[in-house]
Amino acid sequence: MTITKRADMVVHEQEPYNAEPPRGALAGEAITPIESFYGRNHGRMPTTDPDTWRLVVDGLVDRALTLSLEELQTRFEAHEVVATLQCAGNRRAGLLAVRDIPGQHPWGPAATSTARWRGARLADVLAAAGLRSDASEIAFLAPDVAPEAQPPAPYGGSISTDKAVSGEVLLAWQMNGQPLPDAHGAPVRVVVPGWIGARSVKWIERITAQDHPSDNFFQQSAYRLLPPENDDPAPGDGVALTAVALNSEILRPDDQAVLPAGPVEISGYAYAGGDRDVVRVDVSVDGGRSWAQADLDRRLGRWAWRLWHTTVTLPAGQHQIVARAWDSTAALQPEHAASLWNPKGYINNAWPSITVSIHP
Ligand code: MTE
Ligand code: MO
Repeated sequence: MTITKRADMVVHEQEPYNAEPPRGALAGEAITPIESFYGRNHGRMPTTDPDTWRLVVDGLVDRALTLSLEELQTRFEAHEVVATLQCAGNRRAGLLAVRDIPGQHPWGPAATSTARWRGARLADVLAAAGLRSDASEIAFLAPDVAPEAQPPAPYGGSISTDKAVSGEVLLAWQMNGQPLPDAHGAPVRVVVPGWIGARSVKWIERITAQDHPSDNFFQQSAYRLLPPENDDPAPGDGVALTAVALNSEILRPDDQAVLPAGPVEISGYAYAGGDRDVVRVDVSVDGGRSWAQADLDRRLGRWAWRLWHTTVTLPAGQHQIVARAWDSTAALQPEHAASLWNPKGYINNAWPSITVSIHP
């Protein structure tokens, strides 16, 4: 398996490969180059042969399908969606600073990236199979085996039928105009725009319509929000994560940067999943005492993050820069990570903060 990433990736684990780019690498680019796109893997990446690959669609459908890559690409119209993927563990480092979370990667600000995906609509494939009205969940299954599932089991998960037939969910074979790279799920992956990255199952082999959520470890045990006091969760405890919470990060300058006097450009991303949009980002250069609004870039469609930037002039000395985003439901990010701590360390969407020093 070849993984073509920039040399300065922050690698949390080599095998299975788990890595994010340095925060500055995401700045200013609405579409993340593949070499900078984060990688999140629960097991050894499988090698799949596009010629022998088959996709099975079964369960609560009138006619089960078995599709080759060529059939998927020729029987169904191709669509493009620009979508941000965000791991539920993005920014976990901020939760680890509150209290330890054993056995989970200390993701920083960059376990999120945006690509232009091209593929068939899951809705069209389900329609061709004759999706039955008693199917409330669509389950996905991949061949990669995750040792953390006990006993070790293939990766999977499910999404609601409502989301599955919404039109934006793709069975993607292209990423940024290139054939989907092996490391991102070749030959075909699911892309579930607006939902946590975990549901965008790579190397997809089987799609099952059913009347209950997937019983896969990554649906029933991982990727669930647990109350802080639950330190010995049973399968099904807590809430399965779906849409991405409102979140933001500062991408430039880097944390702990030492900068010359003069104008400083501050930039970052903000993202709200589901049907929401980011409508405002405030930036403070005095640790949150006073705020000014940043400029928001146009977003590349309703499933993409919003990049933002502002320019400030700072006096010599140390400064704490803080950001906070608001969404179209008038929700604001929570201020402190302490109130967000949870046993698996998901969804840290507290106000991001960095410290910079300006030369005299
Ligand atoms: N699909 C499979 N088959 N195996 C995995 O380990 N990881 C999931 C999801 N799909 C995973 C998977 C998680 S947790 C995330 S955040 C995204 O893929 C990451 O996608 P990427 O590696 O393309 O960035
Ligand atoms: Mo993830």
